Amino acid sequence: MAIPALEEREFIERFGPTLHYGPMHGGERPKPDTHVRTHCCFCGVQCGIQLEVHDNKVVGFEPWEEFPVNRGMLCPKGVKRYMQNGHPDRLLAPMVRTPRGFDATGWDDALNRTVAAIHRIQARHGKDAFAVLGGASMTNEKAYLLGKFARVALKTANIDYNGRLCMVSAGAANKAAFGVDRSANPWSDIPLARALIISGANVGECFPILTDYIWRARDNGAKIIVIDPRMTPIARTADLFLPVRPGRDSALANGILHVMIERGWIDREFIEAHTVGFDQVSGVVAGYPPDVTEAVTGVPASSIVRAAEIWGPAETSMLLHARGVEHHTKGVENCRSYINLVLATGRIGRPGCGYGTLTGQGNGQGGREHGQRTNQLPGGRDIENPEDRRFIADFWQVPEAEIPHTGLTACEIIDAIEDGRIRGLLSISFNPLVSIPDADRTRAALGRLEHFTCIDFFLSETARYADVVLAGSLQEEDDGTVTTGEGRCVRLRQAVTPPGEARVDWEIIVDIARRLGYDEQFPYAIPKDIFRELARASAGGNVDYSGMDYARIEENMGIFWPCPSRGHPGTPRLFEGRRFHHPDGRARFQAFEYRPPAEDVDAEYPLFLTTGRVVSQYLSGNQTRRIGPLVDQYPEPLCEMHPLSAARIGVADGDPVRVETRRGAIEVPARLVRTIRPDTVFVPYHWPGPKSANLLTNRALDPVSKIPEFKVCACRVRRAGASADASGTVSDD
Ligand SMILES: Nc1nc2c(c(=O)[nH]1)N[C@H]1C(S)=C(S)[C@@H](COP(=O)(O)OP(=O)(O)OC[C@H]3O[C@@H](n4cnc5c(=O)[nH]c(N)nc54)[C@H](O)[C@@H]3O)O[C@H]1N2
Ligand SMILES: Nc1nc2c(c(=O)[nH]1)N[C@H]1C(S)=C(S)[C@@H](COP(=O)(O)OP(=O)(O)OC[C@H]3O[C@@H](n4cnc5c(=O)[nH]c(N)nc54)[C@H](O)[C@@H]3O)O[C@H]1N2
Ligand code: SF4
Ligand SMILES: [Mo]
Repeated sequence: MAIPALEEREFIERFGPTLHYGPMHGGERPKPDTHVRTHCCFCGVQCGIQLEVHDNKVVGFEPWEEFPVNRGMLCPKGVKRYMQNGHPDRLLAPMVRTPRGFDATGWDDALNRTVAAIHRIQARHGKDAFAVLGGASMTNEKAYLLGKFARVALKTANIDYNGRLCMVSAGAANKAAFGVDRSANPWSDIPLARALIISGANVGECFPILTDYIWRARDNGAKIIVIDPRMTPIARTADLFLPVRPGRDSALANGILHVMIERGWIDREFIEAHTVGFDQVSGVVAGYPPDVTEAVTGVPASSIVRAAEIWGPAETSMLLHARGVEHHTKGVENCRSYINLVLATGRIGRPGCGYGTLTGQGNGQGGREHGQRTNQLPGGRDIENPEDRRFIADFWQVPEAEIPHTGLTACEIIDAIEDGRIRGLLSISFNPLVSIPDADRTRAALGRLEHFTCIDFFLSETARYADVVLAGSLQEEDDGTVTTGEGRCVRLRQAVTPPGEARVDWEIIVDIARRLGYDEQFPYAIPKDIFRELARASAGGNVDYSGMDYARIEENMGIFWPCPSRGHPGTPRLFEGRRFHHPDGRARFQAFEYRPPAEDVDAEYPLFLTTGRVVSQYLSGNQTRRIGPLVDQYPEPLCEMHPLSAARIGVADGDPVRVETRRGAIEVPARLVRTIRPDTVFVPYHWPGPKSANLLTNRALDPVSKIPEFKVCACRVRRAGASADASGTVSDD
C-alpha cells in the first residue's frame, strides 16, 4: 500500500525551490577549463550556446555565433539556463519514501523496489495496469528508448507523453492535410515571405529568437497579421491585429477564406492539380460572410476583409500558429481551417512560401516521432498499421502479437489512475500535477497510485507523490540529439557528468529493463548506440532518419529529416515539386462548421479564461522557479485583465482577485492591461499549489488529438474577499 504523500507545507519547507543566483553571483567566476558547443535546454528553437565548464561544473556560457539559427543571440531563459547543474536543489541520489518523507538510498535498493512493484502490479492487474509517462524535453534517444521499454520490457499499451498537452492537434492536422507531421519550411523562409499570418503564438515571449526572423520579413516589406485575444508584443508591430474571442479560430479562418473566394484570390490550377476536397471547403465557408464571422469571433468585419486583402493576393507568404489555436477541443479543426488558407493560395513548397506550427518544447518535434506516443511506433509509424507493426516487431525481434495496441493518452492515464484501472506509474520528464487541467483531480489520482517511480533532476510537485525518486540527468549531463521546430536534428554534447550519485536518464531506463530480464534487447553502451538503432528503425518510415549519424549531424550543424540515405543532404523544405506525403501526392482540404468550446461563457461564469506563458518562466516551472533572476522578473502568477472589466468589479492594478471556475478558485493579483479583450482574462500556468492556473482549467479533450482545452473555459472574477455577486459580466465590445 502506498504511504501518504507529505503534507504540502512540509514538502515545500523541506524540498521546495531554493532561489539560486548561480556561480557568477557575488563572487569570482571560476575560469573555465573548456567550452562545450551544445543547445539551450528550453524551447523548440534550440539556440546554439557554448557552456563554460570548470572542474566538472557548468559555470557560465558564451554565445556560439556560428550556429545559424540564433547566431549567438539568446533569450532571458537561455542566458540563465547554466545555473541548474550547480543548483543546491539538484537531486544527487535516488530516494525512497519513508513515513518521515524521502530518504536517500542506493541504486540497487531503489531500482529493485521499482522492479518489484512492476512485477506485483502487472501480475495482479494485468500488463496495462502499469503506465509510463514521458516527455518532449528528452532527447530523441530517450524518446525511442522509453517507447521500446514500454512495449518490449513492460508490454503495456499505456505509454504517452507530455506533448499530448502541447503539439498533438497540429500533428494530427498536419498528418491529415499533408501526410506528414513536420513544419513545412525552415525558419530562413520567414524573412522571404511578403505576408505573414501569426495566430495564437506569443512569439515575443515564447520564441523570442524567432522575433528577429519576423522583423526581417517586415524590413523586406512583408505585411504582418496577428490573431490573438491579447495584443502580445509581436502584435504591437503587426500591420493588422485581429483580437479573436477565445475558441473561435475555425470560424475566423472560414471567414477569411470566404472573402478570398469571393474576390478570386485562390490558385485554381494548384487546387486542381495538387489537392482534394476544395468543393467541400467552398461549400462550408460560403456560410461565413464577414458579418456572420464578426458575430461569432468578435473580430470586426472590416478587419476580416482586410486580412483577406493582405493574405489573398500576396506573392509569397507563411502562416504560423502555436498553442493558442491548438489547445482546444477543436484544436485539430482550428489547425485544418488555417491550413485551408495556405492550400487555397498554392503558396507552399517554395522559398518564402509555406506553413508551420511553432514547436514548443526543446525536443517537441523529435519527442513526437520515435515511439513514446501511445498510438505510435518508431519512425513515426502507426501502431495500428499491420505493416508498421510487422516491421518494428521484426526489428525488435519480438512476435508482432506481443506489441501492444493503442493505449490511453496522457490525460486519460490520469483519469484511469483516478478510477483504479491503472495502479502503477513510471514518469520521466513530466510534471502532471502542475501541467494537466483540473489539478485537484490530478492530485487525488496521484494519491491513489499503488506505486509511483519518478525520474527527475529536481524534485517536482508531482514527485511528492512518488514512492521512488530516481536522480536523473540534466540536458548538459548527457549526449544525444534533439530535433528543432524546423525539423533539424542537432547534436547535444555532454558538458559534465551528473553530480553525486545521479545517473544519466537512459542508463536508468536500461538498468530497469535489464532487471526485468531484457538484457539482450537493451544492449547499449553509449547514446550513440541508441541513435544508430533509432535511425535504422526509422528507415522507410514516415519520419526517416536513416541517413543520419552523429558525425554528419555535427558537420552540418544539424540535418533536416527526411534523410533516407548516407548521401542524402536532408530536407529543409518539404513539398518541393508540389508532392505531398499522401500516397496520391495530393494535399487534403477540409473545412468545419464552427462549434463552441466545451465550456462557453454564460450568466454565471461570464468571462473567458485563457492560460499560457510569460517570457521568464518555463512550463511547470520546476526548472525556472529555482533560478533567482528569472523569478525576480516574474515572481508569481498575475491575472491579466482589461481596465473595463476591472472597473466593473472595483479592482485596481495589483489588487488581489479571486478567479473562479466550475473546477476551482485561485487568488492572485490583478494586472490591468489595455491589450486584452475586455471579455477575457489571462493567467500564466507556471506555478503549483493554490495559485495554479490548472486548478481552474477544463479537462475536456479534442476527440481526435486528445489535447485538453487549456485556452478557453468560463470563469468569474471578483475582488478577493468581495461577495460572490460582484463578478464581471459579458462585455459586447
Ligand atoms: N517563456 C516561455 N517560452 C516557452 C515556453 C514557456 O513555458 N515559457 N514553453 C514552450 C512550449 S512547450 C510551448 S508549447 C510554446 C507555447 O507558445 P505559445 O503558444 O506562443 O504560448 P501560449 O502562451 O501558450 O499561447 C499563445 C497565445 O495564444 C493566445 N490565445 C489564447 N486563446 C486563443 C484563441 O482562442 N485563439 C488564438 N488565435 N489565440 C489564443 C494567448 O493569448 C497567447 O498569447 O512556448 C515554448 N516557449
Ligand atoms: N493551463 C495550462 N497548462 C498547460 C499549458 C498551457 O498553456 N496552459 N501548456 C501545456 C504544454 S504546451 C506543455 S508542453 C506542458 C508541459 O508540462 P510538463 O511536461 O509537466 O512541464 P515540464 O516543466 O517540462 O515538466 C517536466 C518535468 O521533467 C523534468 N525534466 C525536464 N527535462 C528532463 C530530462 O531531460 N530528464 C528528466 N529526467 N527530467 C526532465 C523537469 O524538471 C520537470 O519536473 O504543459 C501544458 N500545460
Ligand atoms: S529562444 Fe528558446 S532555445 Fe533560444 S535561448 Fe530562448 S528558450 Fe532557449
Ligand atoms: Mo508545449
